[in-house]
Amino acid sequence: MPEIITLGEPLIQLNAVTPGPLRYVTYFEKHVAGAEANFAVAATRMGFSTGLITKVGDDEFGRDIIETLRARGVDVSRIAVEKDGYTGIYFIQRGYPVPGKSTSVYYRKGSAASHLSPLDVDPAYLRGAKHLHITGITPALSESCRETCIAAAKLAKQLGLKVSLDTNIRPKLWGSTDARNAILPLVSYADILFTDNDDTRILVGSQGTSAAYALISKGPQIVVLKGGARGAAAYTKAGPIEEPGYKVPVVDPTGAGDAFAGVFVSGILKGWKLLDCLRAGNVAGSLVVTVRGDQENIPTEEDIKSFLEKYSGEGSGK
Ligand code: KDG
Repeated sequence: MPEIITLGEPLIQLNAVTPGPLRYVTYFEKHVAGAEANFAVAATRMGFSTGLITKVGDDEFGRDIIETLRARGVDVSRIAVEKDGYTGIYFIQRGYPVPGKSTSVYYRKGSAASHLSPLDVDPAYLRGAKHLHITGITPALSESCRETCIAAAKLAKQLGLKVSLDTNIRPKLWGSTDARNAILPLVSYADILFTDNDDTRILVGSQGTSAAYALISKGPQIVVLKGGARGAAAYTKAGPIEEPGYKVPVVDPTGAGDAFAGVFVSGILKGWKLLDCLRAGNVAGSLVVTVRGDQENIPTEEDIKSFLEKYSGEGSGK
């Protein structure tokens, strides 16, 4: 059974080859993505065995996801194929209207993964694992997905797993009030919480240090505020630790936060110091943004070391 288990919707990403409004894009590059699948690949690259609990459609995209994740080392035995269901996809518009930023356009309503239910969380699969990772995307997909996240987090705690939650609020999927009402109950199950200032403003009405400690008071031992290229900070009862990011050429920032989280959690499970987890997470995020696709550039531990030895980009965190 895998050491690290994730639960959520894998998606096929159709990434615009050229920047600009989607209506003028002729070519799209296909990638396997989805926040939790990205996290699983990151933890796999860091040397952990991982598994993804989800559903895909009985279609070519579902088959692509299963084959690709299997090839990337993720256990796909808990990816159910839903007969007559379909696999969610999304398009990425790059560099417009804000250079260096991307926009996601989803086609996922009613997808196979939105039919996940608590029955898909098999206690036998979680038993013996070390860690469960979930995100705030899944409860946005449906009521049964919301129940599934709660059931998985509850079961994980009962079985002695550590739980991480990335708040990942996607305003295109739901409103702020619904997001807050669904995500705050999950925060109390999390040992490690990943979030950012946009999400904390929705969840606790503040940002930065005060938001981090408001969230720590709800249960997590570690709250990580991700700041993209600016770097990240980890807050614990002992105080904050900050680590700046690296200046790299940005092709598409999508997926950087998932790689960061997967590498950070892997560092924690390896017993690393918080500063080293932040630094390695920043390296992973920096590498992911330099290409299209969320998973291809997620580094191994060895590649993180090479980056840290050799990268001297202007504004690097060294
Ligand atoms: O974090 C990257 C993800 O946003 C992307 O791969 C798609 O999971 C996704 C989502 O729901 O936005």
